[in-house]
Amino acid sequence: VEASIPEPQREAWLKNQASGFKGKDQFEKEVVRHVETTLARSMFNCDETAAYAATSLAFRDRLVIEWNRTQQRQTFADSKRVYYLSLEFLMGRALDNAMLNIGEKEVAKSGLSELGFRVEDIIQQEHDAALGNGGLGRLAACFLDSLASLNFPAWGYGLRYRYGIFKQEIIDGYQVEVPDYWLDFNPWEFPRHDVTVDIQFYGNVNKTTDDSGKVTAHWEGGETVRAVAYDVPIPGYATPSTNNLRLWSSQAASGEFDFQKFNSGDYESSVGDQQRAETISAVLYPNDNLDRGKELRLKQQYFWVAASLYDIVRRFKKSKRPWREFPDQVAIQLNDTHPTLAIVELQRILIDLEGLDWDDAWNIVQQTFSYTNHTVLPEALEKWSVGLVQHLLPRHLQIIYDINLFFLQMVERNFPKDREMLSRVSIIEESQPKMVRMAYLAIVGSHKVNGVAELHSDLIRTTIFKDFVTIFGPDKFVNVTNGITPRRWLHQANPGLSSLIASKAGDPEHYLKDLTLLNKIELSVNDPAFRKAWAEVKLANKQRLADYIKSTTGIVVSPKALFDVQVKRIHEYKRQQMNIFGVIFRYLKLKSMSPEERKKVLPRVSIFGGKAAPGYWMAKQIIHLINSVGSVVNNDPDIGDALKVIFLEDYNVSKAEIIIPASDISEHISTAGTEASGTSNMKFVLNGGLIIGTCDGANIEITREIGEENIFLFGNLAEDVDDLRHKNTYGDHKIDPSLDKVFNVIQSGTFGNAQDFQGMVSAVREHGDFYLVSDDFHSYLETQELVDKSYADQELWITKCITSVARMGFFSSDRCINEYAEEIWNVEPLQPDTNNGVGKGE
Ligand code: 9GP
Repeated sequence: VEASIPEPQREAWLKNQASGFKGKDQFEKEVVRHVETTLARSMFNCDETAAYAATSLAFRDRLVIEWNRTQQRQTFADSKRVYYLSLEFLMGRALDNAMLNIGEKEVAKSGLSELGFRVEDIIQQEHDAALGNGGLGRLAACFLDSLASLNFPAWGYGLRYRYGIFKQEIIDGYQVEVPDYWLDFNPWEFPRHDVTVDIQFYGNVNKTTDDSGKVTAHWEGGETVRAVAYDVPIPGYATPSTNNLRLWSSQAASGEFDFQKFNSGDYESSVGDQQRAETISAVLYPNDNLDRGKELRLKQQYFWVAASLYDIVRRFKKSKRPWREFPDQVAIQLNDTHPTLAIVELQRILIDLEGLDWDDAWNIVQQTFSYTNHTVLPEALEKWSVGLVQHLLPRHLQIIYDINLFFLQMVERNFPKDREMLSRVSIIEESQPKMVRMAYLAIVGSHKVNGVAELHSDLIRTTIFKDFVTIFGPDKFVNVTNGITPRRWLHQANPGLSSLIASKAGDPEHYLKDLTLLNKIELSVNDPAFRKAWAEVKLANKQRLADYIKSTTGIVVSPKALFDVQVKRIHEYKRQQMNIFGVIFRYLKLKSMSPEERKKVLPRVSIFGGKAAPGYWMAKQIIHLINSVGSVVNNDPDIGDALKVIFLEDYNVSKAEIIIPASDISEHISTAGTEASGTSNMKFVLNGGLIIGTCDGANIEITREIGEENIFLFGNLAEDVDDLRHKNTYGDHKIDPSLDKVFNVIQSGTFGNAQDFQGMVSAVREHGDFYLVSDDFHSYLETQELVDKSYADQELWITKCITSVARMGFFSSDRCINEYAEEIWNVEPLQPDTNNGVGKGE
């Protein structure tokens, strides 16, 4: 491309190429320019919102220049790219991250200060990009940061929801959902009105046969919706590499609205098509770990997958390589089963549109895709009714049937004695109605399947996917333990700790890119000055959270108290109910003490946060109980500072950045075997907090890394869960006496109408206690007592914290991405060079 541009023109381009600001003076100039021209304002009406907008635009200019160069470099290098397909990217705020990753936060700080603003206030103006529910979406965001920071040629593909996860308000103790319209002003995206794909739905399939007898399927009719690309630059840390996140937005394929209808006076329905089309990318489904099987969700999935594949295939075809080289150029990672239709879509493109033989096409498909499983919970495993797939995607259903047929024939050949295996592993479940099992389709169409922590990967190999291990062999199933980006979750969220660590581990640019260097701080564990500074950082972070609690709830908490935090989606398996039952038990104990005894108690602040899916009745009841307990305890004059119960409204990424660094102990207390990994557990420990948890998910590997003496583990093991459940349902189910006491108090009306909490109580007492709250309660209380005792010895506590942080290097998402790259994708990083070409990049 470059060679085809005549020399004089090239010179003119290069002479005038954009560079973005360099240094404080140019930064200020750019901010003022954006205020005065882009925003059409002046120094007299530049409020914080305008200053945020102008600052973001100045940084965006910097990003987009590097984005162009990176894309151009990747195109020239023509090496293999990774495509990460995820329905969720929980990005949070972009400005602070861009400042830190580019390495210009200090410049922005002093520049903004000269213009009359505080950088912290400006950062606060940004609306979170909340295009995700919880861990799965945040993992995707951490992976994008690592992919760019490690210079991998990689793109994310997702949906540009007009409404992200709802905003949560707590009114009279109940969750109320409010729409999150986040796109009012979003400087971080580039609409690409020239990059569109028309996506087909419904219709029917006709087959034709040519002279040689070859049959070709034609998918015809139905309706078409247009996908428009919006690009979001993803800056790497301390590297110019800037990757792309492409989000698709839906619009009517036939233009704005139907002029014929409009002209004939049918004004209202003239915009109908447009509105129907826009519905596809309108809202993120707010369920975490739950599959609801709604038609619009399937439409979202196909819309996004088809647009992304069209884009990927178009890019590949430009290289003029033969099809068999597709997997040498393209690795596609399926984040959960949500993008599984991509497998079917690529097979369709190859056989129906490109004319490849089935087997050649299928080989390419299998080598291209890999699938990450994030849960073993049956209610979260996706299934779609055959009827719905047939109606929406008639050609895809035929292909799914063929994939299944050839797969089952292979199974039958290899396991002729096990007839039942066929129905067990069939992609089509022979139920009423028949269902397509998406996880099975994802396994059959991928070359690797991974779980997200060791226990979880073992569980999928031995339970839900056992037969597939027998069929494909063990090598297809691997583990990649999750990780988090230390850039956001240490450097950005906890600047105090980050610079204290840097004083021992060396330059952040080094240790944040090789997190194992954290181990250097262990040498200073006994250094009094370091320990003192450590305690001061924690106290300052707790003060910051205490201020936030005061400003949002009006409740005053002491930063000297032990901060006990559980923030995550509200779910029975995560057992916030067990936590609040424990809090009630603590309250009863405090009430039974004399005032003198109470004064000696170590004060504790129990902090909760998290959203319940709008249709999840039990989760909403849990939120209500937490708030009701809070209003009793926090207003009980007997209790004072000894116990406070706080529910923080609308937990999201930017709030996590304030909450996590302030924690002393955080709770990761899922029923063993239910939490695939968890990632906030890693964030809390990395920020110098300890954890109380079950032997579940990544807690197990955290324990292995930091040492048993630095974590508070309790409860039954995953291997015993089935037996306990059986006993609870069919045997003698005795409720733990302390829990029984708690239930009696709830039922006496101490926390408001007992009826409101009856579901939570009877789930344990009468309905088999599926999540083993009673079975684990005793051990939980005992371990909480141990936490109190340990915290009382501050010297030992600080030693535990420093040692733990020092040993957390393993949990960087960089380690994780390198494992994916080596074991699953077979891709190499592309080091940035000094290529200063100008180009649009693609
Ligand atoms: O529940 C898991 C969580 O444990 C894990 O950390 C996260 C990222 O791997 O994925 C969650 N799973 C889902 O959200 C749905 O499968």
